[in-house]
Amino acid sequence: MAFNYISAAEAASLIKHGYNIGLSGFTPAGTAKAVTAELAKIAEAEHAKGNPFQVGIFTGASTGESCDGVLACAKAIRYRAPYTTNVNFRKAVNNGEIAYNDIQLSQMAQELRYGFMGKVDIAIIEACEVTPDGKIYLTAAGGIAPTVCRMADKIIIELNAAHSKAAMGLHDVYEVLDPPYRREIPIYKPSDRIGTPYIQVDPKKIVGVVETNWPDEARSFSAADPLTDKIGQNVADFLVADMKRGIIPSTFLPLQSGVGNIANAVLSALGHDKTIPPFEMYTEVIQNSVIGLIREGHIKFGSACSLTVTNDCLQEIYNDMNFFRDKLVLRPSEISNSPEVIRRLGVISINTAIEADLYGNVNSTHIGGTKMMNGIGGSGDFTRNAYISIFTCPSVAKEGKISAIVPMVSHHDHTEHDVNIIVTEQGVADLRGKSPKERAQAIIENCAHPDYKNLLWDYLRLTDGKSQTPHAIRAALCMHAELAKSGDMRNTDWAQYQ
Ligand code: 0RQ
Repeated sequence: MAFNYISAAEAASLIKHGYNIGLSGFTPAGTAKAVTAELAKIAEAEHAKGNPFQVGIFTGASTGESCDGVLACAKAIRYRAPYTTNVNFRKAVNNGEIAYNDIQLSQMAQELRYGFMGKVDIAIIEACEVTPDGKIYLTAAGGIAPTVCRMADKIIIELNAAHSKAAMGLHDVYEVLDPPYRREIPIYKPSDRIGTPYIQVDPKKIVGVVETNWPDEARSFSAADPLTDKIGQNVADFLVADMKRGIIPSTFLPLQSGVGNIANAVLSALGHDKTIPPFEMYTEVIQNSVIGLIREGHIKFGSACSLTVTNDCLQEIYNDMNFFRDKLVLRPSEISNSPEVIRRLGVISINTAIEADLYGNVNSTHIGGTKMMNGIGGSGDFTRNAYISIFTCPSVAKEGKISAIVPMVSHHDHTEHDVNIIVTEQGVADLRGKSPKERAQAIIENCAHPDYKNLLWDYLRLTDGKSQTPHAIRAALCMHAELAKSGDMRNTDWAQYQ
């Protein structure tokens, strides 16, 4: 079938007020860019005429500036799910302008299929190739593309020359059936391929192909610093010790690690530890550090949902596909983050907390209990099902005015039942096999910043000290209240609760 080659503006004009649009991509990798940028212009023009114009967005994870960023600024988003990192989107969400549904990334595709979020009117899919018989070859991410392609009435392809056709073959596209017909996902090791390298659609659904040359808009992270290096080293030392005492097999286990500087520092410390054998990743996001470690032979294989790497690094991968082809696979988020597969493979998960409480509950999403930061992302998918679940964070934020260790978390993402290990630059709290009261001791002793240790011990003295999970309920959020009042948790005074 001959496709209709159209401009990004023509493609955007097919999207009407009230539509739900389904996007390819996961992080800024592989997401739509040209059509969404034009859509923002349409929304602005309609708003200037006094007309309503807003859409719902379904995607794999965060997107880039030319999607979430411009659409949030144009007030063009009514609803969005799931995770995002965009600053303007965050402002709009916390200003009450967008209905944001922050769900676990593994569940996004199935909740769409189950009909929880309504219809997918149109899908915008970035591809490096599309064939006349309807084979779509994705670029740097899997996301929810297979599901939105199947569910959408119409598909627009952004055929992006910034992604080499060498990306063909990187993907393993597989969609599960829904209950009661679902079977096991037959992945038994990170490198198993179970699907096809393309998404097959009815070519008649492809209403337009937009040719672009628009690089991914991956965020850059600041260079490693002594604090993130220390956290990374603490994680590596902990894992080595667990391997030496036989808790982790000597062949090691697949790793998942989140996005950002701490994740890079952890991987660098692990990759360069002489006692850890070359290992595999079963993760959602591959960052530059993983690519470097694959080249050096420290990482044997990377299974992920996206290549969230700098553009230089992405080109290097495309230019050297003979080397990378049997060392990388990209999967839909439903598979990369599948609880079933994560538990079967025994993945060790490493994610970042905003704050953790004395009993091991973790907040990854909200500042001060009310304001959205980014979202839960895949951290819940991995933590709940990991062989060992690890959370890392600096012990303090904002020049020490905020303690990351608090009596009670102000928002709850990961429960004490799922969190095994907390690591700060101060040390490692191993919560496995411990009762809540034992966990509180381990967390204060090993993870709290010295400026906050006495404050936290004093909090425990306010409790009855005997209950299963001792709390002084009226005082439990007082460090947060003090922060809101004076701007510094260190000013917390327990006297009024004694
Ligand atoms: O503020 O931006 O003003 O400097 O929060 O914190 O330390 O720079 O760390 O960028 O890694 O983000 C948990 C948000 C950490 C992220 C979170 C302030 C701090 C700083 C950012 P500034 P850092 P990071 C993989 C898995 C959930 C999803 C997930 C995240 C800013 O890692 O979104 O894990 N995780 N996904 O100063 C007030 C506190 C604070 C605080 C930090 N207690 N109170 N502010 N900050 N702690 C990704 C995917 O799923 C795709």
